[in-house]
Amino acid sequence: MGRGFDVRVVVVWALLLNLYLFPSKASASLRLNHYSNTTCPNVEKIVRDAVTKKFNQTFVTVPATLRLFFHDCFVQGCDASVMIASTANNKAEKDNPINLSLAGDGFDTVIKAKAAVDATPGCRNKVSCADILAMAARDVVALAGGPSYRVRLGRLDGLSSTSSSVDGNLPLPSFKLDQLTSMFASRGLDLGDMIALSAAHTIGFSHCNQFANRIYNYSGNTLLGVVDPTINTEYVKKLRSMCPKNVDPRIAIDMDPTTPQVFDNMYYKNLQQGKGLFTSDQVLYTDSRSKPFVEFWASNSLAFERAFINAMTRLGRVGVKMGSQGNIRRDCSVFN
Ligand code: HEM
Ligand SMILES: *[C@@H]1O[C@H](CO)[C@@H](O)[C@H](O)[C@H]1NC(C)=O
Ligand SMILES: *[C@@H]1O[C@H](CO)[C@@H](O)[C@H](O)[C@H]1NC(C)=O
Ligand SMILES: *[C@@H]1O[C@H](CO)[C@@H](O)[C@H](O)[C@H]1NC(C)=O
Ligand SMILES: CC(=O)N[C@H]1CO[C@H](CO)[C@@H](O)[C@@H]1O
Repeated sequence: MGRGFDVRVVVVWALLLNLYLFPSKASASLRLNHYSNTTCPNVEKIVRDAVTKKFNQTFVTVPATLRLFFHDCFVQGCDASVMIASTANNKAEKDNPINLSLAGDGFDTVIKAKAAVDATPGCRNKVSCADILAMAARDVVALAGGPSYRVRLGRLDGLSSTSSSVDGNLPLPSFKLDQLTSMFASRGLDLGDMIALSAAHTIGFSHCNQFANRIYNYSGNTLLGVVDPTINTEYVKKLRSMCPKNVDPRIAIDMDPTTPQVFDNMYYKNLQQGKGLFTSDQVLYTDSRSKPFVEFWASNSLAFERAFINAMTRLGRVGVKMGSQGNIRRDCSVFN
């Protein structure tokens, strides 16, 4: 190899290092204790108490809030744009058809936590809805038995929210590995992050239509028949009984058939047995590029928890708004 090659390698490494150390100006400014010194020192406890109160009323608080955070961050960044209600002049993100299944309890969790924050002396209109959602997503995971972690704060609330901005920016349950990795990569999340975050499907519900093709009308290979061959035979029977053809579209079933209300690494153990609910879940085991992650995290829950925390932290940095890019909304569902 000549000297020119070495120089190119050095340049590439310098660029990579730069990207890694300074993912973007905005995200570099998120910090622990952002509200602590002057504004709202107890914000973490206020939010945690409000989320716990809501959790005590219904478990749906957990999956609904976690998924809301994901959908917020993937569309225009973690800026609470998903919280905005549509008006006569603007169809907002939450009214995009893919959001149809976002459970109302996630929105309600953020609204209640915001009300609790605003009722605290000194805190009124000081804490962004985007930060409250990021803290609440952390809190629900812990309440369901998952790991807890510190959340870096300082996100501002976004100034726009349109249904059209959602199109093509959220993964579909029919996605294969390349589609998943490219959508996550464009937000700075790598293969491991994507596989770690997918374990969110260890809790929560799915409507039958999201996977009906896998059990009734698998079209990948006509020779293999109507059932997706990567799915466990007993699990198919169970799914068909819970989701008969022409089932009421409001019916939803547990995504983790084994420990549906515990945030654990059972998601990966299910995949090893062909019990992933969506193509986008099961493909993580059938594709040889992602399979080693599944095997590792199925057998090592501590390693999984560490990877999940890192991935959530990176998810929470996506497209963060700073300075004139946003503000702190008085009402999470309405622009100021
Ligand atoms: C990797 C690609 C992903 C795809 C294709 C996907 C797709 C879906 C679909 C289709 C549902 C069912 C919606 C319904 O019928 O009600 C769902 C539910 C859910 N997803 Fe994902 N998702 C993905 C990643 C994620 C990530 C990264 C998170 C969070 C970190 C997440 C959290 C959830 C949760 C908690 C639920 C349950 C919601 C509830 O019970 O209300 N998902 N997802
Ligand atoms: C809080 O105060 C410490 C010590 O004065 C300072 O280093 C830190 O940057 C401050 N944090 C915020 C969020 O203002
Ligand atoms: C939630 O329920 C637990 C257990 O019943 C209880 O200890 C806790 O005080 C409740 N928390 C709130 C904020 O309601
Ligand atoms: C079955 O799948 C084919 C190909 O994807 C589609 O055209 C057809 O409408 C599906 N039929 C049902 C009943 O869903
Ligand atoms: C929770 C929520 O706001 N869901 C909305 C998603 O979008 C559909 C329309 O496509 C609305 O009907 C839902 O209310």
